[in-house]
Amino acid sequence: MEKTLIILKPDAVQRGLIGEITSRFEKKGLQIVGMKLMTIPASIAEQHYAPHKGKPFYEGLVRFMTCSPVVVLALAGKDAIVIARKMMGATFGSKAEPGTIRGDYGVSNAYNLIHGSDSPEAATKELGLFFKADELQTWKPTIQEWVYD
Ligand code: DGI
Repeated sequence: MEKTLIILKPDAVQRGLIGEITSRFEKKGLQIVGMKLMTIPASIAEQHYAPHKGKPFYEGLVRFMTCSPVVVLALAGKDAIVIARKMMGATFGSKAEPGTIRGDYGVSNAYNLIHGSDSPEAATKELGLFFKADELQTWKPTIQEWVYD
């Protein structure tokens, strides 16, 4: 099973969308193996978004991500990274397709509700940034055999 790191960004928490967004992943069959509410320290946000350092939106992005609590989720499942990215939709809310999380809940470019790891390498790095090893659970959902053939 692949693991991915999801962040429900400050706008998702402030708008009361934690339950609705998390529920989509649960219903899809991605398993929650880690979950916590936290305010991201600036040093972690900077490491997380290091690939964007130097871009015009970088500093505003770090300020946004650290201004108010987020929910971080570790999700597990077959092809969890690609599936979660598809469910999130395109980066900008104004462009994201209806039916996706960003497409259904927002129109903003900067306040786009959710982050999801975009590769196995990014997932490993990001899970390590946001979760200690003992904060991730290994458990077998009883419905597993009805989710995967
Ligand atoms: O992986 P994504 O979140 O879909 O997108 P990304 O890795 O290209 O960018 C990371 C975040 O940076 C994105 O969720 C929102 C923000 N961002 C990206 N491009 C722009 C931007 N914010 C602003 N204001 N303007 C941009 O052009």
